Amino acid sequence: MKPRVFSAMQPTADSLQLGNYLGALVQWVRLQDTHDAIYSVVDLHALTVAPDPEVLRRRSRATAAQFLAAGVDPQRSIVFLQSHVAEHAQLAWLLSTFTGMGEAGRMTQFKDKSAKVGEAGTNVGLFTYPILMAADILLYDTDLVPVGEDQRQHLELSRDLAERLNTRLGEGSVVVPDAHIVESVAKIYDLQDPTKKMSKSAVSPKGTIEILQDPRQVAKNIKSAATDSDAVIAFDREAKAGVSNLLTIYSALDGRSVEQLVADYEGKMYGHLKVDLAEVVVSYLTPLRDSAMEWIESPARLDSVLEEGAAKARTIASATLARLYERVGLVAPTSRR
Ligand code: AQP
Repeated sequence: MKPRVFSAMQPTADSLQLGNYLGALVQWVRLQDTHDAIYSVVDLHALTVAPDPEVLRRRSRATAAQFLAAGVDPQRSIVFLQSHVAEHAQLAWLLSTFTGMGEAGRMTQFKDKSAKVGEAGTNVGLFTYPILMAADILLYDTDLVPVGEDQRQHLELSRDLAERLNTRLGEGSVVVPDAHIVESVAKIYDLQDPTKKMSKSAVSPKGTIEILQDPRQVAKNIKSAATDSDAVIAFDREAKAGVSNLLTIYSALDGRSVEQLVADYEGKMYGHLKVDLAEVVVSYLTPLRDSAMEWIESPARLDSVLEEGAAKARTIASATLARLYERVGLVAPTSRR
């Protein structure tokens, strides 16, 4: 039996951004070789930001299309929409009864996201989001969760909850998951404000590199990326956040190490680095974009992949939920006894 990996993305934009791709998707594709992989478009999570219904439907399919275009292979991995497997919401309720108010309140992403949408836009779902995320992971007896650095805290909560279930309900209730964070590309930053992470639903689209964006716009965004005034190409996350981010992206796509890039660009101007990087990014993203568009334009084919994935996911999820329902003391329906 191979170890199991689970990961997911929210359909909160029409296009994923380069941070989603480098921080997560690239690892997802690699892990298919060594792991039993389950990848989900977590559409229930996306409801926390009150999307327009038609927009949410379009984005859910587009997100799945980008998984497939990036190399997630439905012959080897389970790919599905979260809302197609009812056990996610059911386990989230159970887990919420194991989560302290204080520990839920410490999640920094809630603070960031609620500040973004303001008090009127902040719903309880945004607050309990990490509990639903823990349910997503624990349902599948997950060993490993590949995520970007921004999700580390949420994953810690999943681990704490898993350990608590095993203590209170007995060993073997759930598997305690580990995070898989690739440090070199753990966080890609916004091009305009390199102190903030790149986000697919960013307020300023100029700071984002979108997978499905027109290549001319991608090049424009890179060329107008914020840098600093001392004009030396060097890696220093604190003092030279903008240039360091460009070097991280360059290295991840081109294969040269950051040190090698710094040596190769010695004595050159920021403009040179940006022009070359724009070319690297555009040529990297073009086939990805073309393949995603093919899936987006074949919704019946895409839906059938997602339905097959959901059927397989349901088999695993229903067994976990039944085990936990039994251990917490719920009476099983006669059909399941
Ligand atoms: N900037 C980033 N650098 C590295 N990894 C990143 N991830 C996200 N941004 C970066 C990783 O991508 C996956 C996407 O997870 P998500 O869709 O659940 O939401 P998120 O982390 O909140 O991503 P976004 O792009 O910032 O979405 P919005 O704008 O909707 O909030 C995760 O594995 C994450 O670590």
